[in-house]
Amino acid sequence: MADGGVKLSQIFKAWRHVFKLDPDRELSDEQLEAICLSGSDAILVGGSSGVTYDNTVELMSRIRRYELPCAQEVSTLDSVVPGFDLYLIPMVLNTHQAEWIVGHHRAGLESYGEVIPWDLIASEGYIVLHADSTVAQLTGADCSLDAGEAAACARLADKLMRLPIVYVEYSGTYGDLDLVREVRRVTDEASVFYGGGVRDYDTARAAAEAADTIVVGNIIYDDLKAALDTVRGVHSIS
Ligand code: 1GP
Repeated sequence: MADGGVKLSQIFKAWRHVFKLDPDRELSDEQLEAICLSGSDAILVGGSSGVTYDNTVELMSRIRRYELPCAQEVSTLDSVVPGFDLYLIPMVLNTHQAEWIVGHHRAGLESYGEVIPWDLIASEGYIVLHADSTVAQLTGADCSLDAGEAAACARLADKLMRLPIVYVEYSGTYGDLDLVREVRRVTDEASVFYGGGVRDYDTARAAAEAADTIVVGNIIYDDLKAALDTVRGVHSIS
């Protein structure tokens, strides 16, 4: 889907709402159909724990019955599955642990550098801001950043590294939308993704006013109807 000279950042700018599905969690066929026909712009497949090749293949093949784009957010090398439209590679910008910025990435390139479909690959500059989240604890992220420090991370991603996505990640809690607005203000080329605690029409609408793209995860598994309302919340301002 990245053919025809379309820049990846343009593809992501067109995504206003994304559902993130966790291969380690259960969804019935009816639930998956409701998600895929909801009007959301894309499905992201990934999670911070329990993601395997087998559970990723299984979920991808079920999503493939539907037309919307489907990307894998790669968290471990051994769970990378061929057949996704795109592959998103997180790089955590607010950690001192280099393995989460470039280390695992370099190891992957040592093994698979010759066979990677580069036109399907996009890196995400993650700013991880919820200290109790699995991703923050796994990556040793410094979640105490203020808006100015987060903006510096965004410029690092957008200007210095020229990444197509800046991802403000509050996974599990609703974040500081003033900080998100500041990140977006200083970001020109990259698309600003916001994820964390979007759980209904109103939280989706407010987050979508602050970011280019909102990512909705946990509520899918807690209250599917509320999750579907988040699509309407985003569309109400599109
Ligand atoms: C998680 O940003 C996503 O990576 C979405 O967060 O699960 O809190 O919706 P929630």
